Amino acid sequence: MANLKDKITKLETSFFEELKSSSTIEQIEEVRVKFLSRKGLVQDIMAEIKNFSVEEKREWGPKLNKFKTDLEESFEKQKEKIQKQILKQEISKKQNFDVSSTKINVSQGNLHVLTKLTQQIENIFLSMGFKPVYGPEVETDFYNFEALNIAKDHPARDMQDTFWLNTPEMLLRTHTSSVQIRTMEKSNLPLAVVATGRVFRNEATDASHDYMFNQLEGLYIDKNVSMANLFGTIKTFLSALFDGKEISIRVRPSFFPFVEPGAEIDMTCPFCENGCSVCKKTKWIEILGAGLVHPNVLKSVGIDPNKYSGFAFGMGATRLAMLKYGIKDIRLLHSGKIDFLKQF
Ligand code: FA5
Repeated sequence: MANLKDKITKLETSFFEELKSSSTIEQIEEVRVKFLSRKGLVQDIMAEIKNFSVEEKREWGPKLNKFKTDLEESFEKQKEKIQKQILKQEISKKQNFDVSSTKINVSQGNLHVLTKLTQQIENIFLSMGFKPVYGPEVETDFYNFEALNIAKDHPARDMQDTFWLNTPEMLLRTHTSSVQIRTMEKSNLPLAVVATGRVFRNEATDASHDYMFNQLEGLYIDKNVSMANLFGTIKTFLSALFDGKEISIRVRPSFFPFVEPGAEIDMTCPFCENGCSVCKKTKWIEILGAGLVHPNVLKSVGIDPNKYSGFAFGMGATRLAMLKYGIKDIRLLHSGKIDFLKQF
């Protein structure tokens, strides 16, 4: 009997240890199966009673029954406790759930249309042997005007209304031609470069004019450079920019102090054969200013104009973007309007 008492005590101890450490329905169910099921440890002890004498059965029968009932009651109490705890957690989860909150839409950004176009322009010129170069947006009078054959009293200064800074001789560059001078100063010859970037003009804005826009400048200096080299370069570039379309150009004499001769170049409209709204039914689109680098400009950077010649051209990269993507108002480009910008 002492043996049976021991067994009961050990069983009771391990039952309560395992019951108390159960905190989920799954864990407490394992306890039930191990101790209280038909093939459980409690039932094993109960089964021993059949070997007892009648007297022993009379004494131990009720004791074992009570033992079993006590364990079952303790089990039910613990199960109820766990269920209440789970319910409490569920309720608290629902209380913290805000039915009125909205999902934040994470939208993906993209490069600005002008950045994309600039990359495309640079890649086309790279494929033609031109190296991309850059210059500062805050410039000196020397690089923006003087070295480009535009003296202080030259009326051509009025062609580009300038944002002058409070510091004497300093300005926001009005064109990327300033990069021509900076590049020639420090490069070996021959050279072929393309400069892209923002320029600034102190003028009123409308759908096609802005106070800040992007330009691109090409410069090629070598021996015996001619206008024919210029025309070939421009045609090849424009055709590549407009997806391989055959482009013709038309040349009109023009004046820029830093080139001689100077020219305005028009291109055939890449969008029509017989005139459309883009070319205003003329079949031609004004696209750039160009010419052979003026001997005075070459001299200003120490290049001998009797040995070397070169061509330069400049065009509005912003206008190219408007043309290529059908943008009707130049001011949209730095409006920061997401709906507009995400189209490209
Ligand atoms: C020049 O800026 C010369 N530096 C170009 C050049 C370079 C000529 C090398 C010869 C040799 P112009 O002022 O025309 O030129 O400007 C060039 C282009 O910039 C224009 O064709 C136009 O596309 C663009 N542009 C000029 N003003 C504005 C403006 N306010 N808004 C947007 N684009 C403009």
